[in-house]
Amino acid sequence: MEYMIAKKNKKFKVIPPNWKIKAVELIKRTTRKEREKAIKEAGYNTFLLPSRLVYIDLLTDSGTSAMSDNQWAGMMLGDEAYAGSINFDHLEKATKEIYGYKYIVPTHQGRAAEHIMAQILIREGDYIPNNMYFTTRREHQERAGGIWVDVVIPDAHAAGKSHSFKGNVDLIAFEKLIKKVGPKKIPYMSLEACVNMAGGQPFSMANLKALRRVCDKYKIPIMLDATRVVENAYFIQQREKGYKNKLIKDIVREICSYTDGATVSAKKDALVNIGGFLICNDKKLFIEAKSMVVIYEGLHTYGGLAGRDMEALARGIYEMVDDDHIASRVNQIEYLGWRLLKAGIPIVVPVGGHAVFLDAKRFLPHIPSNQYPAQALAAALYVESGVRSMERGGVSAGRDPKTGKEHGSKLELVRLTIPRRVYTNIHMDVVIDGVIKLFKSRKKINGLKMVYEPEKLRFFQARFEPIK
Ligand code: P70
Repeated sequence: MEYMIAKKNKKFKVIPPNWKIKAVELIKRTTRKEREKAIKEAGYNTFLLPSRLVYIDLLTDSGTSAMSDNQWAGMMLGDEAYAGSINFDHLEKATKEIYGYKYIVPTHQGRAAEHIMAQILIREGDYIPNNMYFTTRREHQERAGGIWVDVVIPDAHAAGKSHSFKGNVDLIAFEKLIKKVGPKKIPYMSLEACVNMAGGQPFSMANLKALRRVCDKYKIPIMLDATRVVENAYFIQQREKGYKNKLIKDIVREICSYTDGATVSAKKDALVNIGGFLICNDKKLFIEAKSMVVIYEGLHTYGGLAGRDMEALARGIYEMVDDDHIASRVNQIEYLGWRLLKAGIPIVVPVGGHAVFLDAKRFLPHIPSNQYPAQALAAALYVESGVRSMERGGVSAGRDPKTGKEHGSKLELVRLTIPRRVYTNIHMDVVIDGVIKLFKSRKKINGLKMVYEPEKLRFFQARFEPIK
């Protein structure tokens, strides 16, 4: 089931999809003039573009996947009772079977679960070690009074440096922190699977096992961000000794077994347009989360979701661990990355599980970091090709809540994020052509200044103007 594309004497192994198309959504190309007007009106922020003016939408893989006919059929079986919906039972069964934790509290999406977990576990002045950060997870840790500490390995911050497991925890840095502040000041180790901000980079099972040993020594729980745990499991299967012949389903289970609980945005791996949950083994955390979810989300058997959403999610959880699905999904991203690399485009290597990240620092060396090179590149790519991407750099990093200073970011990246089961490799070819064309005229791209800055998660709504 694999065929080869030959290019410049190097071969790439394409793994074809495990789906065919039953319904299509029509999309329109726009003219360059229309796009120039649109990006100006959007304040050079791709989050503020109307989607009807986007030809290929690689803003995010979040909630943008195509559901299967099986999931759509499940939508008709929504039990919309306020309490005790059968679809909740199906969701509970699916999470227990696939992730393996004892308890589940559904939420409308991932950040709601992050909010609940942070509020319950973090006390003012606690330290929360993380393998890099994710914007919403960090925000909730800080809002709860926690101090975010980065303990990812240094290579995660080096875009051009290849490493099979850039999401690994720097165990020496982690233990140093424990010794410095004391284990009582660390309510949990916050571990993200396939680290989004590093470029969709996995941790290895060996690193996780070693982390578990350190955490056992100091009695620190590990709380996983399992949003992209399936993609992480795929990289373990492909790259780590001893996992080649294991099923994705079993690798996911093994990862979860070394952790104490997780928050999940089901809008990614789990193939739904909306949904999330908190899952854990600790009964006390479960009971507290259940009482918080009724304040912020809804009853503990729906947590802000309709019955039909829970049914689609329960079915998506089984589909996401299909080995053919995940192999072809990640392979499409590898195809995009492989062709860009061949054309000499600077990207984060190795290519991640959900996206290819353009390295704006090397793409636009003439733009200094205080002029937001990644933001400028995302805006220029839209104008060039109608492809929408997302800034992941200094704008996303935001400011220190105490000093008000910009955090700054070693990485200035533009994320080309691939929705699951939505685009074909011909769409990828259009993206590749657009990026290559832009690379040739990159000297014409100007830096940006920020003219409107929201206080929190500023990247969503900030507005910019080009520096002439
Ligand atoms: C993205 C989305 C969401 C996300 C995630 C990880 C590893 C939690 C969440 C939150 C959407 C997004 C969110 C903030 C900034 C930009 C984009 N990631 N953990 O596109 O889940 O969105 O369901 O609340 O990636 O990467 P949710």
